[in-house]
Amino acid sequence: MALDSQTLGQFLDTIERFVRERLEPAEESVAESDTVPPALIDEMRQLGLFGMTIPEAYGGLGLSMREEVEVLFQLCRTSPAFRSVHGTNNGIGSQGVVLDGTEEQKRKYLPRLASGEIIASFALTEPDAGSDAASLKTSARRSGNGWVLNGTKRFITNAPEASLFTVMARTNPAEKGAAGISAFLVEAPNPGLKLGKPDRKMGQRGAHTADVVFEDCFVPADALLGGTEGQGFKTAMKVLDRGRLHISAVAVGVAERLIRDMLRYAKERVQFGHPIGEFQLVQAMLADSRAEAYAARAMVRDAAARRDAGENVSTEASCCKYFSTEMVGRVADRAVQIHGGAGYIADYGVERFYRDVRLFRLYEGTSQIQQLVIARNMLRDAD
Ligand code: COS
Repeated sequence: MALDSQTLGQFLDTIERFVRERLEPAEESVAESDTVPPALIDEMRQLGLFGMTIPEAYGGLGLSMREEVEVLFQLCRTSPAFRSVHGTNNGIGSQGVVLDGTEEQKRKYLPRLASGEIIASFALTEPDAGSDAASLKTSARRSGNGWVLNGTKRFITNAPEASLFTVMARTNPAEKGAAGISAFLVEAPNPGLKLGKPDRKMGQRGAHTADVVFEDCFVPADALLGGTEGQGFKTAMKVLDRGRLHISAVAVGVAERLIRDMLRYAKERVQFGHPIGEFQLVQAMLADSRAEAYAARAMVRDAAARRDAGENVSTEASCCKYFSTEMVGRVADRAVQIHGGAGYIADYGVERFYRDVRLFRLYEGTSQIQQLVIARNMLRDAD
């Protein structure tokens, strides 16, 4: 759906208030406790945040990509851990079903994902298959009226909370590459599905990742996503094309928050008898941050509009992910620098963002994978 501009404007105002009044004051305690309070999660449900990208026919808001990125610019002016609570339901956890699920699978799962009743995770990465996703070893073999999965998935976002996993597994052991991979919708709990201990991460406390281990994990025949074998890798790539745009918008939102904070500090902090914002070397850092965040915002809007218009935006999504996530890394570094010694001290919160944003350059494809995708597509498309 495309919201009319008034409705979208009202929604954005509501999000702005929610971030300012509810999320920002909770940032420090969430980082300390490694938990997003259930009351805030309930408010996210009431705002419809779990179902932003899920079609209205299945209970979601059915935002277009262009609308989704506008919401994310606003919603992510705070700790990224908050986005993670509903991020997989809107992104990699649900989009396999939205894009390639059967009608029955959509009806079964999407309304519960949209309402936030259940959380979904995306299980592609393995101990030996990160950037080289097509080399994954988790197997699924036919057994009776279903499939049996074996293998280990690693760094799976929201695994400790999830009741539904989109799991990429090899159904054809003779085919070592992408063509041997299928996707399955695996419900938890399941006696054959075990979770590792939550990972101890550099940042983004409040967002959780863990290993997911399948040991003779039986799933019924209708757990095969789309009912088709051999399509799992392509589904994963399509989900990631969309996910990469989503993460790009998240990076823009966080960068704009950091720019607000560094600007505030530059105006308040007095040295040599003047606010440090009057010094040109500090101004250079402010200006570089503003220019780069603006460029990223414009790129993300353009790629989102192209996707809505039906274009294949694989290249553009990788361009956005590459530029925006590297950009927010530079902005966070400058935010620490402008804060000086205070930037290194936890009480000011800037060092927390510095650690939080480091993940953006890694997950949903490292910067190097984005470069590889961009260049490969360029070479393929050249005459
Ligand atoms: N959309 C649809 N199909 C796609 C696609 C896309 N964006 N990208 C690739 N495919 C298809 C290809 O067309 C190919 O199908 P055919 O053999 O029928 O032509 C198949 O998928 C295999 O593609 P390819 O040969 O390009 O696969 P590679 O093994 O070379 O891997 C990369 C490609 C490196 C791009 C991929 O493995 C990747 O994105 N790795 C990073 C994984 C990642 O982001 N992990 C993050 C964790 S998940 S949060």
